Amino acid sequence: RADSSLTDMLRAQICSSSELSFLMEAHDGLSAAIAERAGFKGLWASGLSIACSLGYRDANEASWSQLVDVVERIADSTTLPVLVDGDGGFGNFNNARLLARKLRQRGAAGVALEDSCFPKMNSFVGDRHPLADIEEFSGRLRAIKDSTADDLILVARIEALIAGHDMDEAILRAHAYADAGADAILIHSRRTAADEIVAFTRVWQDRLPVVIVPTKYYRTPVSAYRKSRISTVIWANHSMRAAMAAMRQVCDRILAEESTASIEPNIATLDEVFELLKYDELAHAEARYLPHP
Ligand code: SPV
Ligand code: MG
Repeated sequence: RADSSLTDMLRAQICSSSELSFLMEAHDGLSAAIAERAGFKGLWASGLSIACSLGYRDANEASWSQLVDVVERIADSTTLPVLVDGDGGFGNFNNARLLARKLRQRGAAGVALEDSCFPKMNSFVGDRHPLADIEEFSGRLRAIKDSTADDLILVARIEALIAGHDMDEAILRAHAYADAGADAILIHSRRTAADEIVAFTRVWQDRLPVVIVPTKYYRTPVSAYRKSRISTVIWANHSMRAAMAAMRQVCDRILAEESTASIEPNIATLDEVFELLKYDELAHAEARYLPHP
């Protein structure tokens, strides 16, 4: 299954291209297919969105094997490269390298590993975000690189600003993670403006490509990211949140009206469902492989 051309595609988007790249969140086969159909060139398998779609909290409640299973469905449903949110790697260096190998086997093109401690908590929840020791986390990164080499893009994610540390700490960590073999740095911020991100890029000076997740600072125009020579923007959870809002509306309406008539114009038609999932391919295959009566 492992397809090195997908890894090359993701490497081109994150590491080689001078153009700003965009990764769209997917949390299952359907959201992956929809993102590809819309025209995105790469996917982010979001931990938050996958947890949410499974009914879990983004606190390592889903196991690594559940994550790997979902990633397989995502990878099978798209021709796009998938960067997987690997959280902290589900433990120490050994768990992290096992996760990375399994993700690779199931079709991932890259993994993002964050310097949090197990069990992690979503970056936007509460203010307890203990950071991993720099050397220990660097060992997780090196172990992943040693066991997956160039077959998997490794993005090292820094949670220092989320955890309330200063820019010096973030930069110190970025250099350590670059030394450990990361292919790119993801710098995360929970501020509603991009000031921290821009300040980081000024000091960082493009030693490695920079990936960002503008969930909270969504008002910043992407021109600011181009100006700061940011490599990749991740739209991290928006299909999941769109689905949540749409499902809530539909449930409320059907419950209240005891009818589906008024919501029909607002939901996907069955023909759209069959078209997206290529039911016609199955009909052709049946004609070819089933015995003719
Ligand atoms: C995710 O999508 O799971 C992320 C991004 O890690 S965030 O929720 O912003 O931490
Ligand atoms: Mg996450």
